[in-house]
Amino acid sequence: MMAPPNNIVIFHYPYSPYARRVTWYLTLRGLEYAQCIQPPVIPREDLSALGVNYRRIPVMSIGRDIYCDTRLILRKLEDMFPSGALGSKKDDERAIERLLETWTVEAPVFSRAASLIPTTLPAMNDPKFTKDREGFSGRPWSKEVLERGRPESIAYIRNCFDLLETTLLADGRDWILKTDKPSLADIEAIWPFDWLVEMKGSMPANVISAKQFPKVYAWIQRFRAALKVAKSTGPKPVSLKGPEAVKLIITAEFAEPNGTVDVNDPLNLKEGMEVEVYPTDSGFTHRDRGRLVTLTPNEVTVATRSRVGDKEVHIHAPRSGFRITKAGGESVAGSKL
Ligand SMILES: N[C@@H](CCC(=O)N[C@@H](CS)C(=O)NCC(=O)O)C(=O)O
Repeated sequence: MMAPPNNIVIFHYPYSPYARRVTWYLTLRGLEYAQCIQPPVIPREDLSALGVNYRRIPVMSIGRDIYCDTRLILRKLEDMFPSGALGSKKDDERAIERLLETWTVEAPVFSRAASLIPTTLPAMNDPKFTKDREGFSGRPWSKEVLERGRPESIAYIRNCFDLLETTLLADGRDWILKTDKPSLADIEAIWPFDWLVEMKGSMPANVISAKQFPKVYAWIQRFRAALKVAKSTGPKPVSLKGPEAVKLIITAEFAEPNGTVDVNDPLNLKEGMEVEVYPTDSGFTHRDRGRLVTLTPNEVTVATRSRVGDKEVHIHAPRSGFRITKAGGESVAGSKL
């Protein structure tokens, strides 16, 4: 069995808007990778086999290091494969990238976008799917609840389109940082809006369409065209079946040496402590437990063992939007503070 290209495996399903942040990034860079397609609802046996409890998609592995959350995944790809990186080197432009990431990933932008899923969509009429998303979000996910919130969500999303139309794209530039090609800033900004535009019936045309927001719509079309070119000229992802991906991962080397545990970290956790790591915004009942190996301002890493093969694997998560608690200690699942 051949190692995955660049040792990268992306666990995802193609219509996950979060996963697209990563697959688009890889495609636009022409960076070769392998993918392991997952079911859209849990359980996800392949990730369980690796010892991963985190339930969200996408997840990336590089060797025996497993990365959760697109914010960390994109950062790692930028750092570990610097030649041809899509991020800017200029501080003010990097600020724009980060603020756009915070805006789309952490602000209510995506949850508002998700609440515009048309209730006529087949998935919305599949109790298995709606129950799964209820467990994921910790909130009711029914047609009635979605319909009730729709007008407010449309108003919210209209403001987002307006912000892009009248500020970042106002001067008629092709790409957010005036680059020749789409850059990381475009990826950080575009994904929830592209997803909504693609999803027929998500937004009423008399409120949000190419008529009211011509620059945003043209930008989305340009982005899709650029992606199409990159897809047709670049390498195709190698598709791995679950057991094959698991075997390759647990027999690989670690991609990164152990980091350090910051002695001044406000959480006051010590290297080697048994901890739990989990997101606080959604999917918070799925926690990864392990020995603390890295704790920096931007990242936490725990060592745990794969369920198949009993090999040590390292699970990494960003600090932002994640909680780390001493295993067995007190924890407040799902609360934002
Ligand atoms: N902050 C996370 C959010 C990931 C996320 O919410 N992913 C969705 C799919 S688009 C998900 O996993 N939904 C529930 C599930 O599939 O279990 C990230 O940036 O990766």
